[in-house]
Amino acid sequence: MIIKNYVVNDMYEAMVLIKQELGNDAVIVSKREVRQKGFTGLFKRKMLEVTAAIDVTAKQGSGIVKRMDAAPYIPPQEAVREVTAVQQMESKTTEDLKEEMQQIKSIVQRLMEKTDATSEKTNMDEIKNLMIEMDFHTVVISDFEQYCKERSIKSDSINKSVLMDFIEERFKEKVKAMDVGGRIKTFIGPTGVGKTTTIAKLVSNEALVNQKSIGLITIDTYRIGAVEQLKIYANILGIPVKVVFSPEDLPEAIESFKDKDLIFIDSTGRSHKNIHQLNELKSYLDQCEDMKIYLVASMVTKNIDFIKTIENYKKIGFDSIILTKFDETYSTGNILNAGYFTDKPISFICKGQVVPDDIENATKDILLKYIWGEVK
Ligand SMILES: Nc1nc2c(ncn2[C@@H]2O[C@H](COP(=O)(O)OP(=O)(O)OP(=O)(O)O)[C@@H](O)[C@H]2O)c(=O)[nH]1
Ligand SMILES: [Mg+2]
Repeated sequence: MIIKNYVVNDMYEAMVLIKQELGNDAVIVSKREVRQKGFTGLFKRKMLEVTAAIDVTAKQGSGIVKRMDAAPYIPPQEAVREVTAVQQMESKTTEDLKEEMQQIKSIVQRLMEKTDATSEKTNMDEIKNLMIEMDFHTVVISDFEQYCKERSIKSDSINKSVLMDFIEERFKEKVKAMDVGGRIKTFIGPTGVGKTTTIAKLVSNEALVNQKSIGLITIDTYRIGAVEQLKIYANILGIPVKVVFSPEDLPEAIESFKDKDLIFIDSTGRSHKNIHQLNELKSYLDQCEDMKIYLVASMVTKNIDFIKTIENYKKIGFDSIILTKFDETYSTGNILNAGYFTDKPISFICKGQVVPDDIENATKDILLKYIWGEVK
């Protein structure tokens, strides 16, 4: 009997190695996730440790022994003695061999159980890793630990359903979803998150479906091509566009659209890290008291930057959030992250580049479905 351990990336890799080294008759005795050894292993992803066994006695002369000679066997230390004893048994019947196989299985099983019991891995760790994968902010993860503590849920009984209860409870408390309306709507946010595209989607729906008269203003004279980008959409829809070069000129442009049902204002993308640029943007926003300000943020942004964006844009003020690029991510933690860091509602969800289709009104039901991954 030969037992061999393989530390591999996945089951497929294990199967290839086992077949190559032990042959087709090898059986997989156990598998478990392990971290690579050493300090740096903590920062690497988990590997799979697969233990396979083959009954050599039964296969002597079949070529498998030869292969084993080429790849010497190094069994788990504690198993060696017992395995060797089994190997030394003479004249075995098929029944004997089956029994041996059972013995070996239980030896390896015991070894595995022992290792698992002494390892630091707990269910809480696994669930926290899942939360990290979902891109929850550390504040949300700490809150989950506190939530479990308050309910005296032991670490080893924490599972996905505890996490789902927690998410649902906090989601209901913290996340709001509704449009904030307003006749004058300004769209602000970091570069490239989809401000202009979102305006095009909303304007198309308002003009074509709701038959509203609309005026467009852009204060984005910073980026080459930005004005043309907005004008392309405006021309298709037959909507007038005004370009504003300084904050003082904004009231006049708004006034010129006094006969319009709705006014949409596009702005230059600004990094949350650049306070000077944010203040410059604020000087435009200060020109009009009754505008609704939509912060556009991408779901693809990692949680730390997403929250910093909310925090820094709070300084210049906004009324609502539009989340874009749902189609580009599987990590939906930012929905709940937003609820922890602002009491402003989420108004729209954007899920693609297509104007006007890839946008929908945010509702709590839809947002929760996105968190559970039910919305594709
Ligand atoms: N996949 C995907 N792409 C999007 C979405 N919204 C916008 N985009 C794309 O993102 C890119 C940037 O979009 P813009 O609308 O120009 O972004 P912006 O925020 O106006 O950019 P700046 O004005 O440069 O700050 C374009 O290629 C859009 O088609 C979305 O929901 N999903
Ligand atoms: Mg733009």
